[in-house]
Amino acid sequence: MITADRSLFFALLFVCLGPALAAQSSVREFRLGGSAKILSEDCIRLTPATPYVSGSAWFQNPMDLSYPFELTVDLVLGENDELGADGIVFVFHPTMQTGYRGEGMGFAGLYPSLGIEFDTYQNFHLGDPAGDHLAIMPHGQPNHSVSLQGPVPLPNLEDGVRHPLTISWHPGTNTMKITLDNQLRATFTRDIVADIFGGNSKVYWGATAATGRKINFQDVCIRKLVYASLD
Ligand SMILES: [Ca+2]
Ligand SMILES: [Ca+2]
Repeated sequence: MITADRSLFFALLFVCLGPALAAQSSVREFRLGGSAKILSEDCIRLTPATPYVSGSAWFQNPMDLSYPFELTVDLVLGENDELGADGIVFVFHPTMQTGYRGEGMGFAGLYPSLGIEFDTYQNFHLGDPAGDHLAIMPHGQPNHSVSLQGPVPLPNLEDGVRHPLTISWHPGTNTMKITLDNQLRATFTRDIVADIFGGNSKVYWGATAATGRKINFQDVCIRKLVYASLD
């Protein structure tokens, strides 16, 4: 299929990962770290409902941020609301590592990186608001004093159901859009390649999560991955 946006001068390759065979192969295209395990044909359990663990799932093929993409996954943030923690982070990073557990949500310590956090546990010393929230965080630093955007309040996410998340990137305008539960939650404009990755446009994408004293099972499920094709 050809994108309608002719200013891009190249075609987008639409890789539609449906619920059947394509999805089964897709979870096997991720490198799992820490507590992460394949859960089903299309889902990876980043953390079980176990204290003090962190996990990561990285798509094994790096992406080039010089080109647009649109990634859609489902996030499942567990069933414990009041007693739940800590959240999931959608991360871009040059390697496929797992960061710190607990409030680090499996991304703390990853440098350089860009993380879009879906934080379900209030850590007062990090400036977390009381409710579940998203924020865009640089370099594996969970403190909101350095947030690039947010925290943006969200409804309770720890309800056991899938929350569709779409992250799109348009390098022509350096704009990232983040849609959760079919609502646009954040529009972020930044020269990510220059400002975050020091000019390196080839990074991996993945999801990380962690638990602490409080726990949740936390899953990422693959829906639809759309990348630019260089053909
Ligand atoms: Ca937190
Ligand atoms: Ca919650």
